[in-house]
Amino acid sequence: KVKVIINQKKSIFDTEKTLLQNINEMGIEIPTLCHHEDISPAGVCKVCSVEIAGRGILTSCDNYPEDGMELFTHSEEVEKYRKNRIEEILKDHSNDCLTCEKAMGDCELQNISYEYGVENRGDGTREKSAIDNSSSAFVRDMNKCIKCQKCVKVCDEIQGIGVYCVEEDGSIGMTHDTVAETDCISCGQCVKICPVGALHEKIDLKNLNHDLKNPMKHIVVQMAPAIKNTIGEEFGILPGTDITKKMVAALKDLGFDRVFSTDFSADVTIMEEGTEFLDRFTNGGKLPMFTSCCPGWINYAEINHPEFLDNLSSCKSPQQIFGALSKSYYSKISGVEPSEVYSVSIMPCTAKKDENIRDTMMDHEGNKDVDMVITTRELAKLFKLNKINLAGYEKEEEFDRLLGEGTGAARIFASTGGVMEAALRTVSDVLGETSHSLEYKEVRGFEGVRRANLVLAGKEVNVAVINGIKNATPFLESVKKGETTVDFVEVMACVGGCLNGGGAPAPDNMRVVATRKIGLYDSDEKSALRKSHENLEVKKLYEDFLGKPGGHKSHHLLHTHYKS
Ligand code: HC1
Ligand code: SF4
Repeated sequence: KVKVIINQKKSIFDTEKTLLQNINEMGIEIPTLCHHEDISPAGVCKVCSVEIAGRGILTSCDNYPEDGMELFTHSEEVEKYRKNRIEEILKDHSNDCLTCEKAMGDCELQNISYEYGVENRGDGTREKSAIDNSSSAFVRDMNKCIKCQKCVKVCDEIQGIGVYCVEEDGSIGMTHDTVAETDCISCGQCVKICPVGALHEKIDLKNLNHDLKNPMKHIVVQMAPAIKNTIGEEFGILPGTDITKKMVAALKDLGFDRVFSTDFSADVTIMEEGTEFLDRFTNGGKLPMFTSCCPGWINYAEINHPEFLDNLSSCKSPQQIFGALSKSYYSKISGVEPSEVYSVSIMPCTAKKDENIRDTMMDHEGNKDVDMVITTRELAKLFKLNKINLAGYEKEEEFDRLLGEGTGAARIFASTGGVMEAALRTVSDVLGETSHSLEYKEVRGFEGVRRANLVLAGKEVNVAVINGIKNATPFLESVKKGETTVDFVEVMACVGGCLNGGGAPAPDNMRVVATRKIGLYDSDEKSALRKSHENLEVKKLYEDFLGKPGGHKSHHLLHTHYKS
């Protein structure tokens, strides 16, 4: 700790923390465009600079306090400097704010320019770069890039993929000419962290907004587990707050004909995946078995570890299972032809857009399981466009019946460790384990790799949970070398799981994700049913339509294969 004088007042600063961290902890806000607390500082936008007596203007994100330091966060000099920096950045930024997907308050550059009274000085002479549309999850428009390096750092430091790089002139490059040629897994972490519109998810919103007003269209929607505890943030509601019932009412207000839940199909996933695991485990099948619900992980495995593709569960993800059931089971009970059902999903994930267009994700007639995937952020935009403010929204409704019920086990899918815990709750019941509590806290937690050796009804089951795709390769290598013995593995590409998905409310960070997690597990605790096999609508699905888990019809509709 050192003594400093800040804005003419004495204070104590922590030398282990940057100036910016110390200043923020005092409740003083300093603008920044390139800083994010989960990645290393780049110090390139320089908007966070402060004035240090005797030393001049210095970036606060990558400098540390010293004893006796005297600093000013909002002196005339430093405010002038900041305004200049913003002007310089804006000069080099394309001018099409009116039609930018980050408009409507989501563009940090626009917000900061407004705050500092900077007018767009761009003269339109900036050389036009081609817009890269090659990814099925997001668009890369370098005309809007402000060279903040956040995408470079999140993809490299957090995800361990390394698609982007900083060129000699400070601009942002890539390992290949287009995103599609790189090893990108579509996780969307770079999209979520981009402060401007240079990276944005592929937007399907305009058509959906239009179609929702068309009474001739029959549109059903599924809402992923994470959405219910996170979307409120877009309207100033605290992270983790469960606003499921408001959401159902608001989606009906938007014009969706039926509002259903991905929690329902997550419970179906457990029936299918649990059965598959037990079959492999007891009949000498390929082990370890890996979960298959995270599309970022599936992309990663296909690109980097084809030798493990037979180890992946053949189960489609809950999103796709729901989609397939919306075109079969739902069609049957509603009388609406599969080709007439328009199936929309709301996901906290950009890789779900990519998963959805796989050619295995459709029936024999070519009806896609899911017709449109929108992210949490896109849905928030849709609400705002239609003047629905969830914060002041009073109405509450229940999900529509037969594909709307979800257990607590399904809800926790959204957190790393949740799929494993949900599976264990069901697998242990099937095996006849009676001594373990309902909760499997052994598999909760955000370490890179978490392992647990369980004894279920006298049988030893070794499980592992991989939190963040960066940890996958070292783990897989140790399995290959025989150094790790494990039966069942969950992998989540994003650290924290879907709660921290690339389509989640932004900006966020791991502190926010931890709060979301508390809300999520609270929702599980408050659920009337907490084991997937106890879901009454799921029981009915098997009785009336599918037959048994892992049966012929399930295999036809709900399972898939992977491409090496
Ligand atoms: Fe997820 Fe899943 S938990 S992958 O995070 O298995 O996206 O929420 O919908 O499909 O259920 C995401 C979340 C989501 C699927 C489920
Ligand atoms: Fe990297 Fe994920 Fe962005 Fe692809 S989507 S470039 S893997 S951060």
